[in-house]
Amino acid sequence: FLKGNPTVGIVGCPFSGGQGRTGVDLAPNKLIQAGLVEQLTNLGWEVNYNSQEKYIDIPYNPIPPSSSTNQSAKVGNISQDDTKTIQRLPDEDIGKMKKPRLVSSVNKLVSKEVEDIAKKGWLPLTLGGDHSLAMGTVSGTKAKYPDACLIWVDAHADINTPNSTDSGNLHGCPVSFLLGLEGTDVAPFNEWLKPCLKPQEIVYIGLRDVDGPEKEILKKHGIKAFSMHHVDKYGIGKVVEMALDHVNPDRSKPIHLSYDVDALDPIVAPSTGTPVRGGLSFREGHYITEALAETGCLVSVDIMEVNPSLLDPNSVEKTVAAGLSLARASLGETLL
Ligand code: 6HN
Ligand code: MN
Ligand code: MN
Ligand code: MN
Repeated sequence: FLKGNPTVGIVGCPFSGGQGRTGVDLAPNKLIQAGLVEQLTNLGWEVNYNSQEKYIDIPYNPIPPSSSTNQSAKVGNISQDDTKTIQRLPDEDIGKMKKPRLVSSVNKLVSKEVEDIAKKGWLPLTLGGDHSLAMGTVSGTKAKYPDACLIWVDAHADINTPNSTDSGNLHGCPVSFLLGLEGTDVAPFNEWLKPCLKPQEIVYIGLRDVDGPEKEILKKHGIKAFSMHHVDKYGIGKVVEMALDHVNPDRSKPIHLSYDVDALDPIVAPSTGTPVRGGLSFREGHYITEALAETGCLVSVDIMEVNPSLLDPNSVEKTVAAGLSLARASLGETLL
């Protein structure tokens, strides 16, 4: 599906507004500093990234209307005015949703960026930031590849609606918006985000902490999910095969991979905002990316929820290293 020399466009999204813990916004720079660009270049990819020029650095802290001068550091193609507009927005809860205007406006920019990169024939590699960013990444991928399927690797289903969410954190809700479930046709999201995904186009791997209402939603819409129970029962090889058989039976459709590092066991990726015991082993987690790379159908990849501010330096190093190796494996690093 990609055009020309294999080229990746790294979309760094230092964004934490979809949940309550700061620090997840530090991940893109941390991953870049840890050598992501060199590593992908060594795999034979041409890499465009957001150091100063090509990268979007998204503001994540709304500041009060009165103090809007000179506070917006911006990089890439979001203008100074855009960032100020975002930052000036008063961002009270809407219903249960926290920071809805910020999450919406940032995702609108991410969506456009991912769409532009995909339309060049490049592979967008989005570095979160929190998983609310998948509203932008998946809608951007879908704008270029309307028949793309979505493989969501996560401990969580992230399919709460604005009505069903308990926490109000929008990183628990992106899938419901992409599907256009009841309650998601709300401002400000409905000003730009149209339902772009069908229930049969998504499959989950790694689930083990799904809220009650989310289970109802999965059942109601017949959404395929492989939990850790299934990984134990069938083994990861069979699970990935069954997942692909469901969303991509002929291995002919483009694939968007949205990878939340909390799918990995906390022993492997401890520095993440919502860790859950009993996750994917290092190899299981990487097998998924290797198998997807092997299909030749991967067109867009998200690496989400690395939080370099949590726990001790050793935990951070492990988690960043896992993020890097997942990215490399997704982009075709071969073991032998
Ligand atoms: N993530 N289901 C919980 C909630 O707040 O809605 C947790 C969501 C976690 C989201 O890990 O991307
Ligand atoms: Mn997630
Ligand atoms: Mn998660
Ligand atoms: Mn939970």
